[in-house]
Amino acid sequence: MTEVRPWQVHLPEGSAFDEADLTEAGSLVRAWSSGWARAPEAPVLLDGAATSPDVVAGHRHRPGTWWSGAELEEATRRAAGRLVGAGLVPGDRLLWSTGSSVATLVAHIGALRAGLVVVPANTAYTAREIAHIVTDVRPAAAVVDDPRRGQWASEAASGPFTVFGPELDGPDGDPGPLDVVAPEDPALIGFTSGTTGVPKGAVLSHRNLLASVESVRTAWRWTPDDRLVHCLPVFHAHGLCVGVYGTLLSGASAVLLPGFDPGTALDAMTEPSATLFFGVPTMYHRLVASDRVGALGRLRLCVSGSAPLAAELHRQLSAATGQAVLERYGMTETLMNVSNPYDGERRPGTVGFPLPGVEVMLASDDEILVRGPNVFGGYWERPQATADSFSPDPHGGRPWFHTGDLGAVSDDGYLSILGRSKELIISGGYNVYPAEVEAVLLGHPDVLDVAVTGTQSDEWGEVVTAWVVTAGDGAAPSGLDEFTATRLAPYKRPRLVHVVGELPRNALGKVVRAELRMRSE
Ligand code: MLC
Ligand code: AMP
Repeated sequence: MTEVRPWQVHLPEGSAFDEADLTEAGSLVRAWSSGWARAPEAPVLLDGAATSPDVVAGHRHRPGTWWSGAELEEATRRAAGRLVGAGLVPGDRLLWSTGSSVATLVAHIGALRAGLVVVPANTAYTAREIAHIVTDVRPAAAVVDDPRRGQWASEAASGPFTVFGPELDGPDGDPGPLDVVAPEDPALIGFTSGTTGVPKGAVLSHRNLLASVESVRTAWRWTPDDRLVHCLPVFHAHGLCVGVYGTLLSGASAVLLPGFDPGTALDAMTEPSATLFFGVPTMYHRLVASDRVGALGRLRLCVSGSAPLAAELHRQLSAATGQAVLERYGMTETLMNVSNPYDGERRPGTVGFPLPGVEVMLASDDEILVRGPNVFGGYWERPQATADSFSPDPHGGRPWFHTGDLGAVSDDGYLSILGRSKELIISGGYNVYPAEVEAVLLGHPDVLDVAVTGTQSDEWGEVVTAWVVTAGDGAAPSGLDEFTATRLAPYKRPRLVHVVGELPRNALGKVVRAELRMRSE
């Protein structure tokens, strides 16, 4: 076992660090509301959408202008009142599935302030994928920006269920005491498949969220002077827990763009006040192709994560912009674990050093194990899956979480992600689990057998590839695209389909995916 634990590299010169410092504020919601009270006039969020509502949770706001700390305090308080007024009580789950907007973040923050547990869901999910989440966590209500998603959630719900739009139209209610959550209370349930099996909910506590966000705030020197160009979806850890939560904890500001378009993102980066950009490698791949990519060079910090950033792309970006992109490594269950240093070499092809508070160990098979105050306590109502993903510490310390990623450490301590022991495809920063896609494809009448792998792609990292054995003369399954369209989010649908006579299997009957992957090269 190799332990990797050099936090010092992330700390500003001369500063000391104690793990307890990370969670001193108790919870993010408490830290945010005291920050808004200290700087009520400070601009915090700007809706970059072409149209934005002028009333959010009953709070009137002029579209196209910045939301201040005082306004966010007022609007999130009213949002909490509307949710509580609709009968939701602390601990109730709230399904939250919307595009990026200030309105939806007001609803989200209001829910956290009231002690509700937010369950983010990708807006690309089909009825089947939404139903799985609803059946699993039994939310009491949903916030959605598409009535169809609300309908799917209602249909899957077993009891009374309220559907809200992001503006939380409806009567005001008494929110009761706000920001009184305990650090160990659940705050967020992020759906992911872990190292095996069906999508399950990783339950993150308020303490987990605070510890991780405080750690990156320190390591990346995030200050109130920073302004983030935010183009990531808000329903995953990167855009939500790093982008939004980090902005709020730092007393900084963010321009929320409703999606990623290189031209619009570069326009926003050209604004003199912009200092930060966070993206997935696919976004950097598209940015470097623009003749305006130089705009990245004037930012204080550009961060890449969620998927491997090719060393070659890192070098192209440096050459074109003078900006050494900072690559970091995280996951839903742990939030941020490892990061290249703010001061010092940001080495292409590596993810750097464990973040403050995080301990990293390489197991004998090179699997990356992590532990720290950022690491979740377990999967929602799945004690076996939880037990399987942790190893006890022989010395009685915190258990180690198995990431399913494989790593190596250089002599001077930089961690590289070498691959994955878990079956996972990452396409454009979104995770795709072969087992889920295979189960759907097997439901097609022409498909007798199937295996799903990832094929390398410069733009997407990997693209989803299906190897199918079909009935009869080996013709491609008919209407496969229409079949998957109603069952899988677009990013999970196979882009490449190969018809094969049979699948390569080992002596135990398991498909040898490595052989299929080699055939795609
Ligand atoms: C969109 N499509 C994708 C896709 N995103 N297909 C495969 N993989 C993806 N990631 C589909 C679209 O639905 C469309 O399908 C077609 O591809 C072309 O769409 P596009 O317009 O080119 O895509 P775009 O909308 O620009 O989206 C690309 C993207 C987006 C890179 C901006 O995928 C994105 O925002 N990715 C970020 C994901 C993320 O936040 N991950 C963090 C997870 S948290 P059709 O059928 O209509 O043609 C995590 C922890 C950590 O991992 O460490 O951060
Ligand atoms: P998710 O389950 O969506 O949170 O995805 C987490 C997974 O994304 C990790 O287990 C890694 O496999 C992958 N990942 C995140 N950041 C990086 C990175 N910088 N390099 C390589 N893989 C990464």
